[in-house]
Amino acid sequence: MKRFCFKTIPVLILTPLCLLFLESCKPKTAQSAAGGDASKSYIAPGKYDEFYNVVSGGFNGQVAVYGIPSGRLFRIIPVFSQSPESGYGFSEETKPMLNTSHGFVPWDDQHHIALSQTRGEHDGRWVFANGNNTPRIARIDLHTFRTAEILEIPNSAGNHASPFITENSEYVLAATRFSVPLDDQNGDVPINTYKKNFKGSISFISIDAVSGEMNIAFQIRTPGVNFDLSRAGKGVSHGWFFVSCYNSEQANTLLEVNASAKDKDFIMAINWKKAEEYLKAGKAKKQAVRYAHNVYDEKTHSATSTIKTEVSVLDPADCPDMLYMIPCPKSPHGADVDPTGEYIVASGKLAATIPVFSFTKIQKAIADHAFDGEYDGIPVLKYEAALHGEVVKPGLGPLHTEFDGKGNAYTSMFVSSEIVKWNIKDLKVLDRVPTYYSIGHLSIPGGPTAKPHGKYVIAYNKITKDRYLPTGPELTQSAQLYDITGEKMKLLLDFPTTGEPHYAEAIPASMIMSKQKKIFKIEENMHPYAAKGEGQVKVERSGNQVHVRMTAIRSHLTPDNIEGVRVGDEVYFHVTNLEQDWDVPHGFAIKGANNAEILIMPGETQTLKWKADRSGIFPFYCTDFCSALHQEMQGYIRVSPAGSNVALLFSTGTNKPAVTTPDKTPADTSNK
Ligand code: RUQ
Ligand code: CUA
Repeated sequence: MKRFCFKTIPVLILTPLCLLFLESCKPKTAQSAAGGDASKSYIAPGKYDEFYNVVSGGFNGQVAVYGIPSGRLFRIIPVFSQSPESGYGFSEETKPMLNTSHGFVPWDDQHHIALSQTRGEHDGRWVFANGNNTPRIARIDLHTFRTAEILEIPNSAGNHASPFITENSEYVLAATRFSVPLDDQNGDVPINTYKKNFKGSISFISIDAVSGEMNIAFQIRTPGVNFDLSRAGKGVSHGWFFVSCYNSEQANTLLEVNASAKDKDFIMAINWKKAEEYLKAGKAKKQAVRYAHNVYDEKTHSATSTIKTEVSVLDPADCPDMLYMIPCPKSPHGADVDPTGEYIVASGKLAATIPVFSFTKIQKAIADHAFDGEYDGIPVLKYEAALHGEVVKPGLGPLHTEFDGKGNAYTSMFVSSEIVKWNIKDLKVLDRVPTYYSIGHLSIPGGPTAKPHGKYVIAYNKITKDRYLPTGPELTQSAQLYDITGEKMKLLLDFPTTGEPHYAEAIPASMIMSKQKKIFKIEENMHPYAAKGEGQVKVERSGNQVHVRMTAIRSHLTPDNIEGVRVGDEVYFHVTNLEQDWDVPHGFAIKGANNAEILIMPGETQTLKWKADRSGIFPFYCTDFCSALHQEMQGYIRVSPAGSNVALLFSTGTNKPAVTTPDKTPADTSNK
């Protein structure tokens, strides 16, 4: 059940329904989609793509970057998962990135990403990404395409409704999927006391406008429900968030049936400007929690992990006019806000229509007290009072909606496997195209911003049967690119993806291409074990730890002969890449290493820890084909038995053996 998102359950529930309304859930045949217009997605050799496409990796815990329209894969950015390719999460410097209050957690389930915005438009600075399983939010720096920060979210379980960003990147919102007893309560309660003991939590993570650093500004305690997805208001609705919730039934078992009992669940509307006022007025209570905050420093080339112990919590009971519930048909999934900020599109996974709410009407309903009672103390707006209208018979299993900035909305239909284009104002369906098959998310470049770049819509599909050469029981995941410049959508390209993509966002290449970090300046390297030149190379012993400060430059490692290491020693290879040229990484690997290699960028220092587990000679070498004499870029380490007194010696280019000093404890020696 690794692809738990929507692959199976709704299919089981909806298949009979689906047969009722449509001839078939599956678009006719694969052949009917074979006519992609290759010229429109073709990027000639040596030419650049128009967009960077930042795509979530789902269960691989990573984020991938593709070019659009070509679909070419450029980079996999390790975020919540260790990467044997770069050594992320294996090197001593990056291990703290994966620290949590549960200890070292080198995996997560990465669903949604959010690109930073200024005035509602992409600004090309950061990507935020969620870890669902052990609740975390990461920040990726688009200068380096590397994970710069990871913040754990306390009081949360299943960080699905995140990350969603406000129009000036003031906050990233993270809402819990599972309600649970709060972290400072005794959670050892019977599961069937859900209604009494389980609570939801929504975190507002502030983003430092200059450094991008994240902090939990405050949390809002909510009734126990499941939160699913969200979007920030923008333009007219700036200052608000809209979060979809299901399981308003508060069921604790067999949710498949029990969380679909009611006709309507809710979209929760949060007035976060109001929440800020309450926070200022001292309405928040401090709660004792534990969560990790991990930051990577580009000067020391190292991450630090700090455990934080407090969070400020607002209780809606003390904060009137902060939360409202908008009834929404049947287990809503996406809650998407159009470019003007006026319309909020809610996609009920089991609903036969798509309700579109109007921000102006929501405000009027609040002012007029057009309420339909309360849900756990939170006013419920009258459905009709908040509603702009419904898209009638759009298709089956609506999940997510994106916008082209020309007044049209595009909704993904999981069950009927299609993208449906409709007009936001008059709610008329304008076009539909099949997807192959069972589309989850979809994305239009700039689709969630105030100024979509338009041009394409990309479908992220859950099932790819018969689209690609099969590869055993597991088939590749797949995205599909459609042209949306005309009235009718046109399929251009299928391209395979890594992991299982959920949300993705594409940004014009021109916004980030020229900002790329090419090297790290060697003179700015503050790593405590950096060797900024071959003259600073050193091997030192302290107890059973041996620290090797090594340098790498085409085409040798310094030192390349090390003797005097003993069985049981922990050897730390701190390798500094002395190159100051773009695209000249060096790698480092040693026989028997039970972690990975490390890949060191120009000017950077990274550390591989290696345990000497037997005596003998162990070769090490550069793993990145860096030069004509890359294969010559190698060395040896001699390991002697525990208790041996072979002196510690290291060299490059000097051919001398370490001496055995029978009467003395081995002293550090060097050929320098
Ligand atoms: S959710 S489709 Cu995280 Cu829609 Cu996957
Ligand atoms: Cu350095 Cu290969």
